Amino acid sequence: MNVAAEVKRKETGDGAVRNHWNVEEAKALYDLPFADLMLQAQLAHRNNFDPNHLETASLLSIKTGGCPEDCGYCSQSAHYETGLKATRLMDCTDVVAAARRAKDAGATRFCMAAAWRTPKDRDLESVCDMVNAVKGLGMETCVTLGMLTPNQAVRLAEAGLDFYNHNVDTSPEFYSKIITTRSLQDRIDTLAHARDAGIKLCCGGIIGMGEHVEDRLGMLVLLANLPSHAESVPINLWNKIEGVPVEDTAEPPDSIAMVRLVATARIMMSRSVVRLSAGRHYMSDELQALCFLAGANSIFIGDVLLTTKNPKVDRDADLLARLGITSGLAGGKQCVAPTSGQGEKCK
Ligand code: SAM
Ligand code: DTB
Ligand code: SF4
Repeated sequence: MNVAAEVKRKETGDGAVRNHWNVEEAKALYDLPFADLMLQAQLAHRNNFDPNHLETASLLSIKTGGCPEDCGYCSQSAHYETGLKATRLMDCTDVVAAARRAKDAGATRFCMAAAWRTPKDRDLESVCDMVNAVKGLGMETCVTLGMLTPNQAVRLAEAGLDFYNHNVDTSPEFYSKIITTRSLQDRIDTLAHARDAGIKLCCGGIIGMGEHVEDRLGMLVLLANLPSHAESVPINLWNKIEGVPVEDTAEPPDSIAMVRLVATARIMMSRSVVRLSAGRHYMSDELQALCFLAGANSIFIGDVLLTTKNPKVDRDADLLARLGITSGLAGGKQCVAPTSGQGEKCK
């Protein structure tokens, strides 16, 4: 039996999620004739999710820029001249006001991001207040704060945090070309601390930085071989930033390669929500529609991500309406209730 058929057999057997993939198996899926790959991806999608529904999350940068890490793709690293102004940690009341606007615009999850290597304990307590208050709005909460100690993860869990976002970013082989100030193992340790504290994981990476197809697949293998799959897997297409090292190496995947990667992720992590994350503003409606057909079932909504552009909410609502996809977005078939104004208290 060839590798793709073997993978298919395992995947459609008892439906159990696998976490012992290798790059050869991933490549065999990725290289299938397009129609065969899409069929497998759609079967995996339909077996685990409503294929006509998208999750809608919104992002807020609660502490921007001045980051000591040297991630070569990022506008917020203090190592590069990107023209970004660093800010202090936002006030809880301003964060809650932004979360309320995001909810009213149709987001069901609110992700708060801070440009830290690791949070100071005092700052972590402020973030715990934000998590608690945003949960009071009835939204799912996610934070991304850099590396965590086990105790910090427990504090976030106690505050009611639903998801911790911490990406592996790329393949083990390409990693050192992009980041030198923290190791892949550091990231895997933080993911384990969050998991051990009972927090769900949001973990994915970036493509289009100049990596090879094998690196993109190596990233998927890394993700799919985690002890348990992240519940959310964001696939970010690099959003161009002037002044960072990746500017010199970047090469976006062609559209078909993008769809193939999403489909491969869907098959390998069949029960995870796959987010078509940064970079959607470069994509045509048709490419996004193909990514949704390939199994992507989450997007960020809102005109900005952290420091870069995202498609306008109206454009997203129009696209989802034309595709008959339900979501929290107005114009979709299912709308979230307006916020009640109750429960969301900052200390
Ligand atoms: N500082 C925290 C950390 O890195 O863990 C959290 C924020 S960081 C901006 C979260 C993730 O966003 C990164 O791991 C990376 O995968 C993604 N990201 C950052 N800049 C990006 C860009 N220009 N384009 C696409 N994705 C990006
Ligand atoms: C993730 O994987 N993508 C989001 C979220 N996690 C924090 C961040 C995207 C950032 C895009 C670049 C920017 O706006 O600065
Ligand atoms: Fe800092 Fe996160 Fe940007 Fe890396 S990706 S430079 S850790 S904000």
